[in-house]
Amino acid sequence: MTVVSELGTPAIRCSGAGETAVRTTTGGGSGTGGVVLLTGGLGGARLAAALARALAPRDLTVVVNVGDDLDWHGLRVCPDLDTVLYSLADQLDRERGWGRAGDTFTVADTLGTLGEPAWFGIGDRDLALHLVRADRLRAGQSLTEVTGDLARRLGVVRPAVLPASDGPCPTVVVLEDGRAVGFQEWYVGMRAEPPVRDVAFGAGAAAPAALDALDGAAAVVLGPSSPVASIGTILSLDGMAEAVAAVPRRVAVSPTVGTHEPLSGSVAHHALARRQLLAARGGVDTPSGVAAHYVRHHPGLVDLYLIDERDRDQVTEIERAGLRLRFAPLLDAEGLAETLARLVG
Ligand code: FO1
Repeated sequence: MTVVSELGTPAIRCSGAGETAVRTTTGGGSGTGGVVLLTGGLGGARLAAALARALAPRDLTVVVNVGDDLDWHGLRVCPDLDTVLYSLADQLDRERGWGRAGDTFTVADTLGTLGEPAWFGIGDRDLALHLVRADRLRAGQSLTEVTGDLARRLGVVRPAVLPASDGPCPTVVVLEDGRAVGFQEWYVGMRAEPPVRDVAFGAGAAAPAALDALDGAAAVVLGPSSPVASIGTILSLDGMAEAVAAVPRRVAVSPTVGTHEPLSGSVAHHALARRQLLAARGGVDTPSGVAAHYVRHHPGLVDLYLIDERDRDQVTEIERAGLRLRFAPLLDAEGLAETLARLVG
């Protein structure tokens, strides 16, 4: 199995700060007629840019998982939000799949020499964004407002990028040996290798702006992200599943394609984590396994499921699970976005 690659082409950008780029207001159902993409970092970043282009001039709002967030030396790190923002700004390190292109790690290395834990490292250029975020949060802005501000500073005009929650809602991973560890400690510190007994989503309220985007939206897309760690975390937020269920068209994209090619790098790491977390919920990491996961854990939520042409052999199983399906070129972000735009049109 191979994960749908997140790496890709830039979004629509502006030349500098100050342009109105991201809706951060709440109330009034401003999502009317638009499309909302729910995503983690890796699976949805490339799709976000392509979908914004395919849907234009209609609105796309990208609602991003924040269950992976952690506090690091007093800074709020939002890996999925930043992967989406850097990707849209064409500044993502495409090799690593996270952080800023061309970054160095002098501060992280120096922290190591001072005896600080070295399992997690923020790049020097990436650190600048974290200092701005920390400063703005300390000044009392919500994560939604800060994200809009950062998007403008990075020159991202479309799509709108919103955190799924304004509050911390950290995902906790319970290992087979009973230890409960933070998501990043398991994912980065342990390379997602220890088997998982359970996943506990951090309870919290959905961000008002995210709910506002869903209110009156024409369609919602559950992106090709981890069904547990990304989509499951977003849907667990207070008010989120109900808001998604009220959207007339609800399309889920399989996060895996059965190419049977060997995986490497960040894609392999991400696929391992996805497999471990699905297993903890009694599921398997195949297109039909993910379909069954959605039906079992979010009954009635998905009304259309997209898989790749290569996975024709899974059609019967997916239909037996109770999902209607369509084919889409899942490894081609532009082709996938065009198919989605037709389906939600
Ligand atoms: N992933 C790693 O494998 N090692 C790291 O040290 C690391 C640091 C890091 C810093 C900022 C950031 O935005 C992402 C970072 N990531 C790192 C990636 C991150 O852990 C994952 O991509 C996501 O949490 C998985 O969705």
